[in-house]
Amino acid sequence: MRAIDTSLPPQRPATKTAEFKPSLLLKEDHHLCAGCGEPVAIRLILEVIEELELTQNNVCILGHGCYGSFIMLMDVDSTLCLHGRAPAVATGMKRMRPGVAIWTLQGDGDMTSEGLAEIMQTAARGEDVTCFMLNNGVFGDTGGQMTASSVIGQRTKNTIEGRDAGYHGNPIQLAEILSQMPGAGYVARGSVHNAASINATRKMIRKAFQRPMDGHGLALMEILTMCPTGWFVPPGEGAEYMMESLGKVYGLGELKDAGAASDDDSDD
Ligand SMILES: Cc1ncc(C[n+]2csc(CCOP(=O)(O)OP(=O)(O)O)c2C)c(N)n1
Ligand code: SF4
Ligand SMILES: [Mg+2]
Repeated sequence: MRAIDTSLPPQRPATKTAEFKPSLLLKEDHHLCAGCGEPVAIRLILEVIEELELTQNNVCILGHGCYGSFIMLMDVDSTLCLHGRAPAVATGMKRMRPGVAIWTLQGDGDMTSEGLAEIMQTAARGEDVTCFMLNNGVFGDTGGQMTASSVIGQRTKNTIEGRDAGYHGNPIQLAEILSQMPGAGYVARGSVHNAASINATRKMIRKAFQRPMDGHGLALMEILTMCPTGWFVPPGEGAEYMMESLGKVYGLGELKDAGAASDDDSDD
C-alpha cells in the first residue's frame, strides 16, 4: 500500500472542476459567497437546458437577487426586469415566441415578497413558462432581511430574535398554494444541500422545462439554497442549518405533475 504524505496540504486539487463545466457557463468561477447554494442550482439548470437540447431555444428572465450576477456568466439569451415582475415579462415573451422555452430565475424575496401578484396571476392564466424560485428565506443581496418565506423562529437581519408569527406573520408557502391552481401544471421543490438532493432536483428541473413545453401550463420549480452569509453561519454549516430551519417547513419533492400520465422519462 502506498503511504500518502499528510504532513503538507494537497499540492493539487482532488477534482479538476473545470473539466465538468457546463458549456452554457462562461467561466468556472463566480462572485457569490463561499457556501452559497445558488451557483449549484444555476449550474443544474444550465446542464438540463443542454441535455434537453434547448441551448439555442431558451430565454432567461432574471429578477433581482444575488443570482442576478449570473447574467454575465451564462451563455443564454437573458434579460433583467423590475423586481418580482419576471413572470409578467415571461408571459409576453412566451406569447410572442410560443416555441421557445421561457424561464425565470428569481429568489424568494423577488417572487414571494415583491412579485407575489405576478407569479399568482401568471399561474392563474396558465402560461406555459418555467419559473424558478431559489429559496434561501432571506433577501440575501441586500444583507439578509426577512422575506415572506422566512420560517418562524428564523433569525434574519431584521428579525434578530427570530421571526415571530404574531408580529411578523406566517411564511407564505407559495408552492403549496400554486399546486392548487389549475393553471400550474408542474410544481416541485428541490434542494442543493447534499448530493442525493442535487440529483433529485436535477430530475425535477427536467420536468419543469418539459411540462410547459408540452402545454401543461406554468411550472414552479422551487429550490432551497444555502445563504450562510445572510443566516450568519459559517459557510460549511449552511447545508445543515438550512435543513434544520427551512427544510423543516418546506418539504421536498413533487407537489403536482399534470403531465405525469404522458411521461416517457426513463431515468425517474
Ligand atoms: C422594487 C425594489 N425593491 C427593493 C430592491 C432591493 N433589492 C435588490 S435585490 C433584493 C433582494 C432579493 O432577494 P431574493 O430575491 O430572495 O434573492 P437573494 O439575494 O436572496 O438570492 C432587494 C430587496 C430593488 N432592487 N427593487
Ligand atoms: S448573500 Fe447569500 S445568497 Fe447572496 S451570494 Fe452570499 S450566500 Fe449567496
Ligand atoms: Mg432570497
